Amino acid sequence: MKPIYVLNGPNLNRLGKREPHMYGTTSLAEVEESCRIAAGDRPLIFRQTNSEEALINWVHEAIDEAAGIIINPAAFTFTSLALLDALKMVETPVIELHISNIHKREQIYHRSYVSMRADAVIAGLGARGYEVAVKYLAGLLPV
Ligand code: CA2
Repeated sequence: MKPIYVLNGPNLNRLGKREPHMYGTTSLAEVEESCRIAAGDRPLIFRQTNSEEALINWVHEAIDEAAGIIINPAAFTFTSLALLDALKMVETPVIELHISNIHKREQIYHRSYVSMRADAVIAGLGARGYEVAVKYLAGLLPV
């Protein structure tokens, strides 16, 4: 059974420690744990990086290895054509995920390059968005 990849971009290693009004109090380690519970028997790869290069390399890895990708690209959402190009090579489902509702925020957060490839976008469900995305992919994908 191929794993679901959950990839997280810059600064999300600080989740739960800053700006709780915007991003909640759940840590990334707790998010990972809830994803593993939501995935059930399906294997899950959960990673975070502050590096655009690493994130793109993981998307390349996922092209061959993953059953589907859940990606919170954080600030790279709004800046990285290179990440969009990498995601366009992916043939399995891609879910773009944001903890906050990016559309409720300033205009600089409204234009997502990643949305031009994503099959679905989850934004504003807080950390619970991750488990919703994992459950969806785990149910959707063939065993
Ligand atoms: O809501 C999200 O998940 C975001 O992708 C988070 C990004 C932000 O640039 C996006 O607009 C929306 C990064 C947030 C900065 O990282 C922090 C993590 C923990 C605490 C404070 C900031």
